[in-house]
Amino acid sequence: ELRYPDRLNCGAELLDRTVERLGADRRAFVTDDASWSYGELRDRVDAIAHVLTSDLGIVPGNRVLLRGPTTPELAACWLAVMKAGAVAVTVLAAQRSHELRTVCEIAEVGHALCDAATLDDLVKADVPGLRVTSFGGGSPDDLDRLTGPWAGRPYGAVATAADDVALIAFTSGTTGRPKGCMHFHRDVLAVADSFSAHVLRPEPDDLFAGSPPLGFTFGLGGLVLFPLRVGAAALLQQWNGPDQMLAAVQRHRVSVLFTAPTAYRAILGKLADGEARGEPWDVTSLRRCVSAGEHLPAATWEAWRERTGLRLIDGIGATEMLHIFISAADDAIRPGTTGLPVPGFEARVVGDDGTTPVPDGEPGLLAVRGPVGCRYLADPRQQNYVRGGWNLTGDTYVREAGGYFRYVARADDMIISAGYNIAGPEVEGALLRHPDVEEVAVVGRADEERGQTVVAHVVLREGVPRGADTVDRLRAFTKEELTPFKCPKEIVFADALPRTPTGKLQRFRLREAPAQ
Ligand code: 3SK
Repeated sequence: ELRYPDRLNCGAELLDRTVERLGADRRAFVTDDASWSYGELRDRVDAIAHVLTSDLGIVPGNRVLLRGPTTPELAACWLAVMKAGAVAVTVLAAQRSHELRTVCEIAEVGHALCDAATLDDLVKADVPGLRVTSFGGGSPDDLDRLTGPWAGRPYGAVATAADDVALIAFTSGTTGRPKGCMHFHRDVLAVADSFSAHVLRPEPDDLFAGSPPLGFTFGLGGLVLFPLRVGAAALLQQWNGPDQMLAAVQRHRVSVLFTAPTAYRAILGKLADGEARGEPWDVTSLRRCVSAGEHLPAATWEAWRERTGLRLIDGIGATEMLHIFISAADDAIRPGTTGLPVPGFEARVVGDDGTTPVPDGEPGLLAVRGPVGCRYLADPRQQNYVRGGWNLTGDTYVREAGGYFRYVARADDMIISAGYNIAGPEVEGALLRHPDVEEVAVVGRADEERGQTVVAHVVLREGVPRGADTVDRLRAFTKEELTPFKCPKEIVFADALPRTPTGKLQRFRLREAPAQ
């Protein structure tokens, strides 16, 4: 069990304690053209914290919106908000004005620290009473002007309680009004001391990198919490596709990579291209690769292993749970399963009532509990997510003998056709094994006779024609791979699949797409 003192400030723990333990000279953040040591980061964080407290009049508990692309300055603002005892309300740079206004209303945000590159939408949101301080807009920007007089003045972190709210992370899932998930100071450390400490096991010399932005808790953990907790470094930059990702890994010698299955597939494509051109990418610096955000098909795991020699660390996390709660590494990995409950967490599979456990081997709803959990801010949907102390994540899982958890589908993504339950991800996994398929999403379409039919939306690899021959080939392939009732009745070709700004598939948009 994780135990923390009653008074705990996660910003001070992550930064000041790490400097005390390992010194100020280690590198903390890296970009393409700069490197910040832990000492430089602490000085910047302290100056911003002074500004928050003394110039902006922010008091503990005030909510501060943080918005911008992934940069060391945004991470410094996040740490300063923590040290000042305020509450970070994190949003994605991709979120637009009406969403920002809703988030600010729900979280009663009074201040914003916003990168100049993403200021327009915030200004357009026209949030009543919001005071905006911009940074990153050339020198000196608003924040530079304010921090100037505070340079070199240490800031003593506010003595927050371990269960004071530290951050409110918003999720809209794949649709719906955003929900603010509140997490305490102790939660922030708990995810580093559970998943990262026990599964990832980073070293101080690691360099972390990844595509998820800091406004998504997957990215906050992988790029700030986990490296800082052990005195390691993170490459902080806006991610822009697999070529750029590979170039960054090669140039900076990234050792720990965080991204989603789609990106691993795209990287695999680029690795193959590089080899075919006789210019192979050098990814030998990688030692840990984490996949989360979506289900990882076994085919992607195998292909990554074959090409890089590395075993992908799959994990399931949720904004409600802050980070990953089921996963496995090294020899504990059982490909095709997500893994075991992360030490500190318990997991079980329950029936539709949300409480009665179902036997091993049978599908049901995933229920988890542990050092962190769901606390929606003023939202009645709380009672759907937490039942009897267990968090219902909305995923259908099977617990196998040996305690491994195998993903089936999002609970609302099960397709019921002629009385059969069909898990879209299983059909997707089969299609992904076909060399013509780049990406695929399988959904149910309403059908008078069968209730629903199985429809596969397929993004083909470059150069594969979209004709009837390809449809026949793919359908024949799925018939070889799957029980016939699971095979797609219809195959629709697409240029890309609809995704949320955090990269999650928006199946509801495909379900709503008219028949072709
Ligand atoms: O939402 C997710 O999928 C997720 C995955 C890993 C860590 C954190 C989150 C929110």
